[in-house]
Amino acid sequence: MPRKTTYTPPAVEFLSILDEDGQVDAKLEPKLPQDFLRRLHDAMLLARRFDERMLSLQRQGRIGTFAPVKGQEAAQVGAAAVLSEQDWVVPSFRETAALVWRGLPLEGVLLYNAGYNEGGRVPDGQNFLPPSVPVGSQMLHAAGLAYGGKLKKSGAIVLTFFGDGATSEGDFHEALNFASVLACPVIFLCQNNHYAISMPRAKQTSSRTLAQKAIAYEMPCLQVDGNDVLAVYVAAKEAAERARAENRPTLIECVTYRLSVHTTVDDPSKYRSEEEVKTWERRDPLSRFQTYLRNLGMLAEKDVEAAEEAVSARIKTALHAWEDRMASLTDPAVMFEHLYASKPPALKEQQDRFVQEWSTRGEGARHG
Ligand SMILES: Cc1ncc(C[n+]2csc(CCOP(=O)(O)OP(=O)(O)O)c2C)c(N)n1
Repeated sequence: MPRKTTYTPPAVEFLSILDEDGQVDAKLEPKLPQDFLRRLHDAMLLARRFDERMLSLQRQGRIGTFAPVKGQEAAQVGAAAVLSEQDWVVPSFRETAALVWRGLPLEGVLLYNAGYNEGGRVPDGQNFLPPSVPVGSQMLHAAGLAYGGKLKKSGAIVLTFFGDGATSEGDFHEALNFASVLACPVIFLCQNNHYAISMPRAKQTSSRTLAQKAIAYEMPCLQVDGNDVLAVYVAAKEAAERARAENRPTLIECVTYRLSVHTTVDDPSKYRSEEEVKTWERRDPLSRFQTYLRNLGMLAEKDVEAAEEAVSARIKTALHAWEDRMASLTDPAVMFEHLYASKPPALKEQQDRFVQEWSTRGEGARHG
């Protein structure tokens, strides 16, 4: 027989539990305890309001370039919520919601975005890596971290986040291959927000789904409505259980949308239509989840008001803590520290030049 079928690829599933109007599919509903549902809600609300505040701080010139999370809160919070404390999160540059869920103080996010070296520091005892700006590089770190944990029998699993554009990077394929061949307990969570800066998803890859890229690596995969926090939670939970029990990686594609700008230096009106944005605004993950909670009878208007107030107070406290912290950080030359045990001569030279300029030009030296 000269030609025969040697392999038929498995189908890719799509999971959604809350529809666009916030109505639940009772057969798939995870029946989470009320206090946990409340925590999910409050975390998404905090991420949304903090995002808005970050945007206004950037417009006032008080922080640098910033990548908003608006629209992707469910994908981040739903996935991070399945982890236990010993597990790891390996983020890209857009994971404010996931990191805040994991306990990163808001002032740390502010410090990072204001360009302070200290903002990249992970607080002691918290298991996540600093933000990764080179697109896709963090997936390799995640696979390696999961492999190390497996060798040490730590029992910890790893969750890594990235965008649709990252699946077109070589690092993505290397990480999936490594994780699958070496059976690493890692969850690859793609936030398909439809754009890599101005490049629409359809122009960067011809794969019909992004999830199916895992099939070549014999890795379980699925698509999820990324604006449905319950669906993301259920998918991530299944993946976490598989990782814990079998050391098997999973690729989850969260189909979501970037409701705001790519970063604060981007103008999306140049490459996407208002109708498209409006369509996705109707699928807003936060209001959809609020409808669900209202239908459960656990979110009356006064509860929303109380949650808004608590979030606003927390942001205010963080802003003060951030300002105090900045006032105490007066030596920008720390950016040359903590990378090498013994500094290479070229770096030492750069540091000396910087210190020299700083002493004569002050703050201006920071901006060149
Ligand atoms: C290796 C690398 N190439 C290019 C860039 C410039 N860059 C920054 S963000 C970005 C797009 C990323 O898109 P995606 O992976 O979909 O993530 P999203 O920003 O949508 O969350 C690019 C190309 C970079 N940071 N790193």
